[in-house]
Amino acid sequence: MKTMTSLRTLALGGVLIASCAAAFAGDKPNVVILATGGTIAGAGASVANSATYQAAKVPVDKLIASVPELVNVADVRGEQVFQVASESLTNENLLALAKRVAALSRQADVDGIVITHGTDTLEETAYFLNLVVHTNKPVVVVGSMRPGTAMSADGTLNLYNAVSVAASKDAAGKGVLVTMNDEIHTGRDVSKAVNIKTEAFKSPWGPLGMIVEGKNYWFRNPAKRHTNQSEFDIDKIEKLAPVEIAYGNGNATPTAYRAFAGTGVKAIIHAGTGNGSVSNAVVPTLQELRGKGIQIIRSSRVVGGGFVLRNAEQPDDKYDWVVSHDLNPQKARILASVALTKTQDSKELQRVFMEY
Ligand code: DAS
Repeated sequence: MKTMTSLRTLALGGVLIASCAAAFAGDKPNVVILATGGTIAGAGASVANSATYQAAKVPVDKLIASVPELVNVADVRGEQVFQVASESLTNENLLALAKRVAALSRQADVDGIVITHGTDTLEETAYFLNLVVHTNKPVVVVGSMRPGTAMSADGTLNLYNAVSVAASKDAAGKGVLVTMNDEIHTGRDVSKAVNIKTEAFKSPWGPLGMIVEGKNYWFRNPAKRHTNQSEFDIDKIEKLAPVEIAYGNGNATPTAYRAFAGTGVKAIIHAGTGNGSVSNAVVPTLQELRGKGIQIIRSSRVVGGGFVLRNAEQPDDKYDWVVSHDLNPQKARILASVALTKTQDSKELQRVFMEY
């Protein structure tokens, strides 16, 4: 396995990408690790610091060197795409990352791709890649809840599992995957459900399977369109539509929605109470903003396991609003920001939310 021979930098979309010019050597599947930062690249002051640390410190070559057993599952090389905590990953970062993933997936000498990533917005990145990267090859996003410097750090096994899945033929064609805490999730469903323990990532409809000692155990397949089945293509997207999220509550006022409208958003995701409900004080403003061409998309602040039902407690047909189906507000923002690059029609938008 060759990991790093030399570093050269590429500028892509204004983002500096450091790429190692290593060639793959060996007879195992070739896996590229794209490092973006996060806790998996974090460092704390002592082994007792499992939650107090600095994210985005350890470079990709050191991440790879921290798991020598990778040689047993794949020939690996790394690229440092960003070095940021994922709460700060912008739309521009997402575009640059997806373009890199798409380009690598077209290379005959690349069998699988792993993205190491902060856990805060891992769910958005994984869903975005699932929507816009056209490939059948395994693409696996992975993070960790503890820095590598801590006792019982989870990053090394998570990375080993991610590379193992990315090197697996039976992981092909399943869309973008997320491996965390021995589980394999679809990038579409998974979200960070707990903010401070290793069993943090949950999918409302359950994981696709598990990875144990380098072997994949599958129990279900993705139900929605992804990757090669997607009508959205990163190679045809240069800018995402601006979309914001407003959090619903009983005392809500129109302030946030009007402020978002003033910035030129194309859609507002309403993180509503219960079945995506909207307080009476806010309904007239949403109707007015819809009349000005802004899409209104009802999601729910209620965490996974259900879906927002159209025309149940809000007359969506009458107001020409869209429902996010089972997508949480942050996933709905990603889908809307992609779909609105292709259509401004609310009926088309509703179809997209039912299919992706
Ligand atoms: N700040 C968090 C992030 O980068 C750290 C982590 O959990 O990865 O998403």
